[in-house]
Amino acid sequence: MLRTAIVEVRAWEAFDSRGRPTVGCVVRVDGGGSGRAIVPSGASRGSHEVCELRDGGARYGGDGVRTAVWNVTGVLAAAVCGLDAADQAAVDAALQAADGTAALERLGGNAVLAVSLAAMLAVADETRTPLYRLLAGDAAPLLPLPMVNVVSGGAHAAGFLDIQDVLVVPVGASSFAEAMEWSWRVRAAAAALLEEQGGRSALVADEGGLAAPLGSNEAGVRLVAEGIERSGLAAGRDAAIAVDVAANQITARDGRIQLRAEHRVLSTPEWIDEVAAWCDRYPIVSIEDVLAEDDWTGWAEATERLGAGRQLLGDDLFVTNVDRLRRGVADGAANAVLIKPNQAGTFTSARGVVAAARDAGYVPVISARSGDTEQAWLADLAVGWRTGQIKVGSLTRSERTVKWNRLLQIEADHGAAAEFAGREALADNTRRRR
Ligand code: 2PG
Ligand code: MG
Repeated sequence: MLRTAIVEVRAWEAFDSRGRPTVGCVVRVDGGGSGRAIVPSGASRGSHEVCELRDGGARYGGDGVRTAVWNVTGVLAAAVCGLDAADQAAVDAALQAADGTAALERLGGNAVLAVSLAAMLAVADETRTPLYRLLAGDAAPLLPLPMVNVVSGGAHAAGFLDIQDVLVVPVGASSFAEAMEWSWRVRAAAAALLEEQGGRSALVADEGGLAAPLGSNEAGVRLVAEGIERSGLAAGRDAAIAVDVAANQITARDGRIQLRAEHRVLSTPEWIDEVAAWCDRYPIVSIEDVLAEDDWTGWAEATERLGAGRQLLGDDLFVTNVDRLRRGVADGAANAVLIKPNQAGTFTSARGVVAAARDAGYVPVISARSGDTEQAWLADLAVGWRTGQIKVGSLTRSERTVKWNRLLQIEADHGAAAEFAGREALADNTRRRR
């Protein structure tokens, strides 16, 4: 038998960083190596993501995943045992076939992804190869430009702001380590400013960002802009801003944007005007989910209007799905795509979206979830797949720092030979059209 042939699959009910149940899984291969994966989970989920199977009922407030765990051990294990874990495409095809639905509704995307990831990690373990190297193949590893959460709102911070994340992007840094140091400086300065305004910087949101009722959404963006100034970095040249609106969460049934923190309701054109005004005032280089997931027309308008010199990033819009990405490319919606493996359901389908994005001139940005885990494989995916950008949350909470720490280690291991993506990784319409 092959050393990397799958001989055993086990699963259990684990916890994510928000303390909600999620699927944990171990895949063991014939040579004795094993991979252990715990599946992340979002709070602001797109409705077109693959299914996250929850038990319902009273246990864990309905969030238990016993059925998904049983689906791993009782169904998926039999589908992959005997397969070569190193042939990820074959493993993932078998998982998908066992479920039989496009959205993985029968067995659960959380069950499927657990096995898909654990198989990949088992190969890295068995072959004693760092995961990023296994994924990079012949390509050189690339350290990504980070987006680091400074101020949180929306579903991650009790709705203190309507927009979900305001992040710092250290665009002028020349290495990943410098990028993290600069991000730390901006976060520390913003935290000090918040304290001066009477806020409490010790209170952090789901992804470790500052959580405070700042009164208006623009005040959240301003706090990060002032943090950049206070840190001594040059706004726009050294450090810039990214915003994740997570518009699904604030779009009313009639399509209008509800800014509850400001007691205002805006039409799509009014909202685009508002964001355009922020772009004039602050060094914003990336805007994610500026509109809701099915507003293709609005997205095309927003991309036309805001995308010159700026990244328009689709998260709930694309849900790491190649068909939705193709629709976006055809419609001129966005110029970058967020890559979240658990939106896609398998490792192979997530990688397929990275490849399709590249073919279309769209930029891939790999991302953690708000309910994440103590595992670092996402960092290896960014480096090995050369995505060029990563979004992991803030600089506190171990499920965040474990990924930053992994990237810092990979860069240190490579010494002067390490390649860092930097500002060039960001999308903008002018570049896409060339
Ligand atoms: C997002 C993510 C991560 P969630 O919207 O980009 O910040 O949040 O995992 O809750 O979807
Ligand atoms: Mg998002």
